[in-house]
Amino acid sequence: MQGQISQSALADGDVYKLATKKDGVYKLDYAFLEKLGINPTTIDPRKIQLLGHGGGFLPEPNDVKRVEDLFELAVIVTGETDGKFDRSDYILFYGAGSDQWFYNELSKTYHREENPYEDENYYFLKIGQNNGKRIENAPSEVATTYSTSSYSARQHHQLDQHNLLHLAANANLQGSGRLWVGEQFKTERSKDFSTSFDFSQVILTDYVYANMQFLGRSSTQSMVSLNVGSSTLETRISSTEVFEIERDYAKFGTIKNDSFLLNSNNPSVKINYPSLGNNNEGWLDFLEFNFRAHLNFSNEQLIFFGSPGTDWSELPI
Ligand SMILES: [Ca+2]
Ligand SMILES: [Ca+2]
Repeated sequence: MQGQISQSALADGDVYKLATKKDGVYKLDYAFLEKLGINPTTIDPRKIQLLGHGGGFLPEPNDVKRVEDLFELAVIVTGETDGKFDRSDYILFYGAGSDQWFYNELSKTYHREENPYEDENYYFLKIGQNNGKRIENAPSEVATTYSTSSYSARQHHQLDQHNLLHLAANANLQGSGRLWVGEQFKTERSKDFSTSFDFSQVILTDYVYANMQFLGRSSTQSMVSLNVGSSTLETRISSTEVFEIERDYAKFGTIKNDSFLLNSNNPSVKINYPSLGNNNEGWLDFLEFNFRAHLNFSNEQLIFFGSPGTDWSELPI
């Protein structure tokens, strides 16, 4: 039911807005609170609350249940029991980015949907009247039936640089539409994306799945290829009538969960869109990989996933 909330969670207390760009654990320390304009010595850390709505974007269909108000998320506040926010005390919370990963039951792979409206997701730090929600220890599972040393890795590359409606207008007009594309393939027909992906922990005996969306503008049928290591995946792109303003400006070329094996954990990743001598040009929308990876922790944060339905009761890390 909509309309059940009579007073917003933001109605009282001192509230500070925080932005998160990607999924991960965030640490807010004494210096950060000062930067927000809070004098940490004057607050009771037990009253710290974090409000948000998870991550991703709001649903587009108007009959889907939507978030009506922000809700409180459980966080960790170290050193709060003495009621003083000391210099060594800090807040930890899990923050999500503005984009969202979806699991496809059929292909058993993940796909990231880009939030077309925002690059950041927002949380609200509130110094409230009541004690805030805290993350509690969960009891260990007694019996474990599943054990693994690998996980489902997913990586995505996408830049929002060009708007094709803007290019189609052929003038310095503001672009429109929700489709933004990245790298242009015109003077440079082959581009290297090796540094955009990390295959260092890939399990070489398991298939890698590629997802790519590319746009080509060509008066004859064209072809785009993706080279990863020694594998080549190709897809055809239909022609478009480039002199007709009412025809599609460019056509999609998609690779959807095409699988291949790698023979190295440091493969080169390249996209080629050859010239056909008719001024054909192309743009990458996104490139994405799903693969199994060794569950090895390195210096950075490691976010790992199983496939839904899998029993994740024990993870020997
Ligand atoms: Ca303290
Ligand atoms: Ca895009």
